Amino acid sequence: MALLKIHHYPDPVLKKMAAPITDFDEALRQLAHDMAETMYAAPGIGLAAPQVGISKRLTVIDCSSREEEASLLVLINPEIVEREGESYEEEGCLSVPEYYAKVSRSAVVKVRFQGLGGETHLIEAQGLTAIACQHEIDHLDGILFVDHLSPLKRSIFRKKWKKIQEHMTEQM
Ligand code: K1U
Ligand code: ZN
Repeated sequence: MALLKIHHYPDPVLKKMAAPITDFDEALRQLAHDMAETMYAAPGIGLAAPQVGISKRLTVIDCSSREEEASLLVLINPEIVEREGESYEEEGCLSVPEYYAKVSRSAVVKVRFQGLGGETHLIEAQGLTAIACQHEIDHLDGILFVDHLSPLKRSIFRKKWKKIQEHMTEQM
């Protein structure tokens, strides 16, 4: 089992626009597999390649509950092609541990993406899956959920983040 290191804010890899994937090869399948294992171990409901230090347009998502069967989505070069409605729900981020905030998103999104064989898919996502798709595609564009906060909430976040980091270093 290969668990990957999750990079934390303010690592510059999290601010970069990730590059499209062109090679649908064994290395890509291995990376998707390792990212899924890292996401399940964290635990999280999503993980984007930049969070593991790889600036490529790949993300894994699984919003199934413990009682349900796992339902892993591997999204390569994903794009939101349609949006509908509004949602305002609390989010977390494995790259910003211990901090949570409500973010405005679309309630329903249609996402076009490629699979591991390079084939094109189109899905309609709603609820938590729609929020996770938007959060993860933001990661591919170098955007973190805290970038959606108002200037006041962001300055509160920066102060809280200093304390969270101090707390994390004390624990190490
Ligand atoms: O991309 C990430 O940082 C992962 C992030 C995804 C996400 C969470 C909430 C709303 C939108 C996107 C996480 O998975 S944070 C951890 C989390 O939400 C969770 C962990 C265990 C069980 C259930 C949820
Ligand atoms: Zn995140």
